[in-house]
Amino acid sequence: MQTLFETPTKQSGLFGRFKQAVSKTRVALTGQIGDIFKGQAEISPDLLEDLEMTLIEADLGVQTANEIIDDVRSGLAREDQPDAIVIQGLIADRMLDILRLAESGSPQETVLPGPEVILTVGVNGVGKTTTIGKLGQRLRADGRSVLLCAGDTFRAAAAEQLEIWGERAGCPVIRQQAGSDPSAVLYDALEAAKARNFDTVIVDTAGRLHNKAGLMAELKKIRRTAGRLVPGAPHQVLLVMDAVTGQNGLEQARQFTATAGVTGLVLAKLDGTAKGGIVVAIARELGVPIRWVGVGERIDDLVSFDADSFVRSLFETRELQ
Ligand SMILES: Nc1nc2c(ncn2[C@@H]2O[C@H](COP(=O)(O)OP(=O)(O)O)[C@@H](O)[C@H]2O)c(=O)[nH]1
Ligand SMILES: [Mg+2]
Repeated sequence: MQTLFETPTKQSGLFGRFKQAVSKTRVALTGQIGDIFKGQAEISPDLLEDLEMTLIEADLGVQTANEIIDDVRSGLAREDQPDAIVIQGLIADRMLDILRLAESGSPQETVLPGPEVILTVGVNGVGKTTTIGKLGQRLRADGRSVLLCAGDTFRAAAAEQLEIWGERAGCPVIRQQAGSDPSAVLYDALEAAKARNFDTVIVDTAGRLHNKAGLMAELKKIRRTAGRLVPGAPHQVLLVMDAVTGQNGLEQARQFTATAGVTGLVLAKLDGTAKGGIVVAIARELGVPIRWVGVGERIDDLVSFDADSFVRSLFETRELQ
């Protein structure tokens, strides 16, 4: 088991990326579970309460933690010699059941005619623009041509930031000057994508709070514009969430999924939190598939979500069913 002082080593592969991204959560969670069991001869109700607290502190959410502990309690009744490892196994099994519901399933098919339109939405600073750069590169590596649309016209620097990512990812960017109507930029981008036969257009948008009616109306207009120019667009609406904001972000996300037609989630900055249990709370409470996870600031720091890898990364010694 990894200790607090171990330097994370660079690892390749999906599992390695997850493992590195959740290392803070793993240390916090398995460390505390180990501490709870230190010197305890039997599993007392107090001990289970401490365990529930540990899960809540890892941002799994009160209700989810409660359910998991109920499961652990009945699981323990079947064990002769329960210890920390057995308990971790019971927790892992339950997490996996919840997370499998949120797996993204098979990738989307290209929709004809016209480009696939992917709209990104979310609160300011969560990682939308960074995610677009990563996703652009990822889709290009899969052989798709990708055009980026600078729909965040709110800040002067936003289009420049997207252009930097576009250059890194090898994706052209359509932009206008700051202050212009995002729907007008989208119009330009979709016309360009159709004329030049791009497979995918990824649209950046200004960060917005779910309770700002004007900005949410603007999002509706963006969606309508997309649908008028490309049948069925936007084909995906990705809500980008910041893993570091934990339970607070969850409430925002709930509002967004209710009003913005969100089809999938991107959980950015999973590498930056010791409260990675938020993934489980999201899966349980939002009912929207988690498609991508951001695991760092570099262009290849995006992994597609996979429940098995996530749980195995949290409890690395454990064999899953
Ligand atoms: N550690 C880490 N930082 C990230 C990740 N994604 C984005 N960021 C950082 O979060 C900050 C805000 O990102 P940005 O894409 O500008 O957010 P936006 O306002 O939603 O477009 C930047 O400093 C990014 O480098 C991630 O997966 N991990
Ligand atoms: Mg941005």
